[in-house]
Amino acid sequence: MGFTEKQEALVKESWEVLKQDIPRFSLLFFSLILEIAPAAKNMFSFLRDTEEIPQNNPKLKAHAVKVLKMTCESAIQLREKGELVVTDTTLKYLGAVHVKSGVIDPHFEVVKEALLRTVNEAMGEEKWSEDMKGAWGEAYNQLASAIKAEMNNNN
Ligand code: HEM
Ligand code: ISQ
Repeated sequence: MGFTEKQEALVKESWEVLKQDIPRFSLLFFSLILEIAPAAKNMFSFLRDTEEIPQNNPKLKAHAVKVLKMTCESAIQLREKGELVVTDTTLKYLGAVHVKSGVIDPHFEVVKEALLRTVNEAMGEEKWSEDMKGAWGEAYNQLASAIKAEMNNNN
């Protein structure tokens, strides 16, 4: 499915808002993942030995931002090139990290739901829309497919 200029604009617009408060939205994103799938906690090395989610963990923040940013970049590529181009090394690396952490395909739906709820929260009901949801969802799906394919190949 093609990605339109409008879809790209919707993703970029919300990324600009997310960027304004990285500590808040990275924590929210992560908290939502654990709210939907509490068992996921043990997969994250930076949480394994903690009782609760650390409020100011640099690793958590950096990873969460990377996920959001990569999704935003997918949207840009999908519009510009009509397909996703993730460098081989990045894909190989991400595939390996996720396999090693015990991530399996159904987890991708959990992260998708948490991502969409994070963007919804950042934008507020006024700016959030079905089109925005669709644009983020599509960009995420394409990125997730690439990572899943890599995970299933090299395992
Ligand atoms: C690590 C991105 C999906 C769980 C990472 C890292 C990135 C990333 C950039 C950090 C790698 C590093 O620098 O070490 C993504 C993207 C995803 C995705 C773009 C989807 C499009 C998922 C899913 C799960 C998951 C579905 C399962 C809940 C993890 C775990 C780590 C990780 C457990 C290792 C964290 C640690 O212990 O350091 N991911 N991820 N990811 N991701 Fe994902
Ligand atoms: C790693 N992979 C997917 C989602 C994430 C969210 C927060 C922190 C790290 C992550």
